Amino acid sequence: MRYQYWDEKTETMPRGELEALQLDALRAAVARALGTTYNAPRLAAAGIRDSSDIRSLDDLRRLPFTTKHDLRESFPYGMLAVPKEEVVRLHASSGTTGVPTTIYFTRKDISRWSSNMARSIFASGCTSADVFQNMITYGIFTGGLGLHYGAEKVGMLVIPAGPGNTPRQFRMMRDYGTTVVHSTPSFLLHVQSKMIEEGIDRADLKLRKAFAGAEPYSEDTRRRIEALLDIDVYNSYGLSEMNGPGVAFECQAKDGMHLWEDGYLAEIVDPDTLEPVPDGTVGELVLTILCREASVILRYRTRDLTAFYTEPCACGRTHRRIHRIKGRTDDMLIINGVNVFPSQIEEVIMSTREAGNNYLIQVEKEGALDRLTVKTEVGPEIFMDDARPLNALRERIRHALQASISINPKVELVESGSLPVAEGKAKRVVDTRPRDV
Ligand code: DLL
Repeated sequence: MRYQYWDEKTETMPRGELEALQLDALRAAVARALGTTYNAPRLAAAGIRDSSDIRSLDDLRRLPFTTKHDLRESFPYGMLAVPKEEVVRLHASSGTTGVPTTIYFTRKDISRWSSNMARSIFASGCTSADVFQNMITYGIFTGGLGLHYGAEKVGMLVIPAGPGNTPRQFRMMRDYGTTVVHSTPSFLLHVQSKMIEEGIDRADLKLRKAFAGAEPYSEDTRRRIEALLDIDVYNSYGLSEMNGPGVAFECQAKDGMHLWEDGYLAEIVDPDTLEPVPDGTVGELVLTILCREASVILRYRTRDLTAFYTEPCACGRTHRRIHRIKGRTDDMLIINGVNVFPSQIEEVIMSTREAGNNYLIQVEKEGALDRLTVKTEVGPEIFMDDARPLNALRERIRHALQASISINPKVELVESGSLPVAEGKAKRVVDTRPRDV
């Protein structure tokens, strides 16, 4: 395979050079952070009063972590490192507590982010000849504008479709000859179900690639989307605190996501001890954004669980790869004392051929115990007069789940189209257990 690079010099830079570049950028980031009301006292408390206190990349570990809580505490401008008149845009993520975490961008920051996106899109093998239908939410969410700017930089013809309204999506795909789409994996699965329902002939479409991100999904889900839609799916990772998408992206080797290390310093730590884990071990990803002028965020605890690859990539890029996100430290369910990641359940559903494209995990209290129910959509053909195939499938899924998560769940098979579909991130878990306070 011939790999193409957007910025070959940076993407294939020898590690030594890359690290020298990171050290300079880290010093500059610390200098900017020292100019902010929120971070200056925190850095001083850690013994850092000047950027020259950072002598090597190891000194990163002297810096305090930043959490979602810090972003809320410093709201709205406590981490802003430039005068407000230099800020040209903000993005925010709403979260559950009401105070949004808000990130600001200067013109240069937007340009840098777009270049990272262009680099990611190009790594997947797309070119200016592609027609790109961006089926993800625009607005304050970073997914829409992030990919939009990057795709324009590559020179693709961009259709700012946004999510939802599948008949309109199919019309645009046909009318404009869309070759590449971007969406959440759950919406891609929904698009495929709708394609069948609406009698769309795949042969009438020119689709060849899809970018899928913004929520966790398993390799089984990727394989399912690729097989059903006859499309090449690339994993795209990012978070609004670190600009949004464009933090890490798969290249055509499709074996892990390259984390763009000229823009981010990445650590993987044990979420309990906060000590680094050995390469190849799963832990919490911690990110420092190196070159952003406006919002400076050092050592952000993403809550995302992943591991570094230890082997170099076949594509020749030197930027390290991270594994598919396994889940978040805060999405792990504890069911009757057993730890369960929603991703384990997803893997079982998506690798069951007869299971449909949508499912829901419910956890409730039943007396003193927790009760796990997994609702799975199945196609109409199985709801026949004879209940045996349905019962057999239910049992098969239950067994596979039990083997994977060591809990015996209740499995309910429901008709396809009956479970809720989200236009943004899918909400797969409904946990109604009373919370301890
Ligand atoms: O979801 C940014 C984004 C948009 C990424 C479009 C990719 C594509 P937030 O709304 O701040 O930003 O949510 C960030 O989503 O910490 C992960 O938990 C999760 N996430 C994002 N991408 C992936 C992925 C955007 N590829 C949070 N796999 C992150 C697994 C992902 N989880």
